[in-house]
Amino acid sequence: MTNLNAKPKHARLAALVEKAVQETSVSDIHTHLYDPAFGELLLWGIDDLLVYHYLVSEAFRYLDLPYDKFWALSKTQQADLIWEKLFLENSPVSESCRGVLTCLHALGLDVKKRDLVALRRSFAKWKPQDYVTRVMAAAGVTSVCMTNSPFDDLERPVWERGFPRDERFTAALRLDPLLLSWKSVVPRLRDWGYGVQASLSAKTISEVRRFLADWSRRIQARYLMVSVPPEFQFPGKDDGAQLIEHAVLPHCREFGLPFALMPGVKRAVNPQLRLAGDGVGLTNLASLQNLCAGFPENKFAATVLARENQHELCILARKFRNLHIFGCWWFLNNPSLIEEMTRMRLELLGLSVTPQHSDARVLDQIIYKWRHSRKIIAQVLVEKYTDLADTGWVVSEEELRRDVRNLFGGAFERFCKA
Ligand code: HDL
Ligand code: ZN
Repeated sequence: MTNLNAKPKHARLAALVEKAVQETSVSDIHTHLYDPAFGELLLWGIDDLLVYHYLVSEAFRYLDLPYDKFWALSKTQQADLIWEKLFLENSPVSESCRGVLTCLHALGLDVKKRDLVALRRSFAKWKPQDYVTRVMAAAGVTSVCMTNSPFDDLERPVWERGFPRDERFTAALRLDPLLLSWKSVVPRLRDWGYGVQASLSAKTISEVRRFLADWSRRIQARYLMVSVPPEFQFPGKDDGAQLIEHAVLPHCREFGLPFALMPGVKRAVNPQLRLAGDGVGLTNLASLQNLCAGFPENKFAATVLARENQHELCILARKFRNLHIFGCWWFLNNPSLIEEMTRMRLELLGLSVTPQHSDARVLDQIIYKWRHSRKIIAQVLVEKYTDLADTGWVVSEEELRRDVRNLFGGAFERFCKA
């Protein structure tokens, strides 16, 4: 659909941009999806879509059911309740509810009838292995980066057994337990054969680096990552800051890998909501600045959770070429904020950013997360190219397709390889 607010003389340009955005495939650089080899860990289908933690927290606003009674229900019963509250008793206007409908519509299912039983029957006919191909095609996504934690007891054994990789699923090494609760992981690392102690001696640091090297190789990590609370500070004397400085950053330099920092999460502000219970806080980005300035040989990727941090994050990226910012993360993944952030980033950073990642936890979600974001990114690009055309600088189709490839994974690919 052509951008209606483009001046008529630029209608052709608008059509070219929208076509390029629709046709350019995406490399999704942060998701919680799993290679099909992980079996049940790869979530997909209508019930997983409905019990996604975003909808759980929204449904509880209409439920006076005690939390533990909800959690005692089966997945189907939880999905029934969420469907009733968020779709039937109230129109599904929230982004996560709209997203479910975008997925179903894109898969050719009839939502008009509002018949959840019929929808379940349709999904029952599909098998995960060919469903992955179908969903990635519908989403225009050719590669998804997983979030891989050696500390996840369901995931680790699969990696230790080894399996033939589906090359569409790349990996990122997630370090939250190591960096945020070091003392609790010491016994686990020792069980796995790493001779670490609670105190961060040189021997312990070198054993942590051996752990990082083993897992970076095992999963062929594209980058290392950690999500930190708003009060995260660097430099610091705490275990986390010390491990980042003396183990993670030297490891990343040795392996040429970016370190992705994801600040701003207040974990478990309402623990009764479980995965849905995390909140957001304003981060002091001086820590990110100190990392970028103090370690110019390291590459840092960052996505920050608070809307109010976004402008300063763009300015930091202007100051430090070893910082690549990405995504409209989690509570920011809504049309109004995606538009605001994408405009701000293009105006301040041009095309040296990755405007979006899906953060998908359910395979089908990449359909809606990318359809909704493509529409907004296209609209912003039309406006920016139209502004250029008004100066006499008309981008060619080849140039604008190059730019879109950059935004959809190319810039990050080059950043990782730099
Ligand atoms: O820490 C993260 O990577 C976040 O994305 C959390 O997983 C969060 O629960 C989420 O799914 N956000 O979209
Ligand atoms: Zn995530």
